[in-house]
Amino acid sequence: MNRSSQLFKRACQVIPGGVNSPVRAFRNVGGEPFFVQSAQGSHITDVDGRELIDYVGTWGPAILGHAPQTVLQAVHQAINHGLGFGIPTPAEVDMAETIVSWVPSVQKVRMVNSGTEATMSAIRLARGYTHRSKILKFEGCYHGHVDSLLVSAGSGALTFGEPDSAGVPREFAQLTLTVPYNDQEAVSQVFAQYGNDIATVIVEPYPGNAGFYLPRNGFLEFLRSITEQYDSLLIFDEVMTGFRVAPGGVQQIHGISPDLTCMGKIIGGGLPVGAFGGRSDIMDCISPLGPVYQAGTLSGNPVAMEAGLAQLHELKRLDGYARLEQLGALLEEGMKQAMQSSGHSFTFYRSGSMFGLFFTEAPVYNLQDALKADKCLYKKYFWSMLEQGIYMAPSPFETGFISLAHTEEDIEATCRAAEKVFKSL
Ligand code: HOZ
Repeated sequence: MNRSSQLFKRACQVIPGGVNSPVRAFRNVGGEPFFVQSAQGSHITDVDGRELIDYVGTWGPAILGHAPQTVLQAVHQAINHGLGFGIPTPAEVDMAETIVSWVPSVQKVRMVNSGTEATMSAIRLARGYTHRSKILKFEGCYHGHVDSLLVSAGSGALTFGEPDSAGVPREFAQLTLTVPYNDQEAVSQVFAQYGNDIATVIVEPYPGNAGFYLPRNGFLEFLRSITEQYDSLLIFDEVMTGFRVAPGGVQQIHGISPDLTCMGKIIGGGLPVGAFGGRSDIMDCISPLGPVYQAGTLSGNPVAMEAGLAQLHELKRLDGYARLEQLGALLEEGMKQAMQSSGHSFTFYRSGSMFGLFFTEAPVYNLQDALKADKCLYKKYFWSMLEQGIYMAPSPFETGFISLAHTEEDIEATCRAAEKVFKSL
């Protein structure tokens, strides 16, 4: 038995399912997870000494690659001053100013500790601001494990075929309306029926938790206009796409100003951080200025702030987004060529350094389309790629991430491996 298996056996005795987050259990590809010893740049090494080219990237945060010197140095420097104080520090102001200057619609921002906390707080704020109770979300969009958002959710919730988690009271779920992503007609109908009760529409502007796919032309713009028409708020959950597809996220690419934005992952530089921000008049409804309560002992933790700031500054210094686009285009081209030469034309989507591969030839516009992709083929693909030293997401319902530490050689090796795998399918 190798060390990963031994550890997993021990873990299963004392941790539910042996993991601290369900997707890590590899249930959707079968088999057992490997345990990581260390990670550097674009590679991770497992406890059995196997080195892999990594396209999970800590599920998004590792945009510079693993353990970048500049972030490690910032962390080392920060810890010399202490680990956290529960009282304001200068780094929080620097972080807030940085976010406000990068994300076009954000005028004020509050730091939290995870993406889940960000969406939970943004929903409460939207309800408090509008004095309405219903929210509208999209099937297959995942916004963390917030009660009211675990309805038709993606990611781990999809993997287990339990879109509605046990423990979420039906009464809560009834306040959450769901419609298919990219379906303007369905959104219009829901607004026609419930419009004056809808506090907010929350959306992953580029969904990344049922695989990765994109909005139809005009869909996000339509969400902006219908929410304005009904005085509902529009929340962009840019926990994955923020600071990733462009410095200012999807909203910058499309020139749309959501009322609130949820953020996380990259801004923590690898440490646990989330944030939500938006229009000042809405954000000022939060305690201590307003009646919407929100708090956190570790929020704005100085070590996490310095790690995140170092990562953001380095991205800017390196002109990271141009390079990520280059690498992304190389991967896309290589994967498409690999499909062609093996006689397949699976569906591949990409924006910058985020990508998704669906084992179907049909386009994917929503959850139902994504579910039509062949899960057995994904499973074979995952394990065959792993055998060749490439770590793709251990579920078809996740997104692939490229980092600045990936090299042309990494990408070429990946496409060569994919070609072999596609031929074997
Ligand atoms: N919810 C994350 C994927 N969309 C997975 C987080 C994790 O397992 O670390």
